[in-house]
Amino acid sequence: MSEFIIHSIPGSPFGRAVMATLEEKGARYRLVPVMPGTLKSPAHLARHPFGRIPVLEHDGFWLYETQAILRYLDRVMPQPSLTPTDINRAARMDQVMNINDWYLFHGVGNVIIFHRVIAPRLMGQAPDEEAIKAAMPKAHTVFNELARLLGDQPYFTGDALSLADLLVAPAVEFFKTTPEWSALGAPHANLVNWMTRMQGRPSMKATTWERVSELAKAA
Ligand SMILES: N[C@@H](CCC(=O)N[C@@H](CS)C(=O)NCC(=O)O)C(=O)O
Repeated sequence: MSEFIIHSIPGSPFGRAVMATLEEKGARYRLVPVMPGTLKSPAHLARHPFGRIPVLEHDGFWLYETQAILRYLDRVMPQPSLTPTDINRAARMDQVMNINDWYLFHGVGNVIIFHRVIAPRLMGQAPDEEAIKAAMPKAHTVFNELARLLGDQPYFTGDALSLADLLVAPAVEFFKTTPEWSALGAPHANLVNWMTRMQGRPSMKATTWERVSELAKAA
C-alpha cells in the first residue's frame, strides 16, 4: 500500500481525525504541514478550493472533506473495520459524524475553541467572552445530545470503535481543556468516561497537538 500524505496544520481536530484513523489502521502516512495563513493561497486553493484543511493525497488521488477521507480510508483498508455492519448502528455513526460537522463545529467549536484555545495560543489574543457566552446554549444542546446518543455504550455505535468516535474525540478533547467543560462535558459521566477511553487509545496519543507539531517540524 502506498503512503498516505496528509496536508494539515498541527492542532486541527479534523486533521487529527484523519491521522488517528490512519493510526488505527496501522497505515504508513506522512504529514505535509500547511503554514497557518496560507489557506487562501493559490497553492493551497489548488488542493482545496474552499481553503480548508485537511487534504489527503494517496496514489495520485486527492480528497478533501474529512468524512469522505475517513470513509475512503475505511474502504481502502478494510481491516480493522471502523464502520458497523449493522444498518442501525451505521446510521448512528453517520448521524454522530454529521452532528460533529453541523452542530459541534459550526457555532460551538469554531467559537468556543477558537476564542478559548486557538486565538490565545496562536495569535496571542484574549478570549472573546461575549462570543463564548453566546455559543453556550447551542453547546449545551450538542453535548446533551452526544451524551444521550452515547448512552451506556463504550463507543458511539456500541462495543466497537467507529469513525464517529475518531471524528468527535479530537474536537471534544479541546473542550476538556476549557472552563466550559465543567458545564458542558463534566456533568455527563458517560461522556467523561468515553473521553478517557479515547485518550487512552494509542491512535489518540500518537496524534496530540504536540506530537503532530513534532511531525511538522521533521517534515
Ligand atoms: N468540512 C471540512 C471542515 C474542515 C475545517 O473547517 N477545517 C478547519 C481547521 S480544523 C479549517 O480549515 N479552517 C480554516 C478556516 O476556517 O479558514 C472537513 O470536514 O474537512
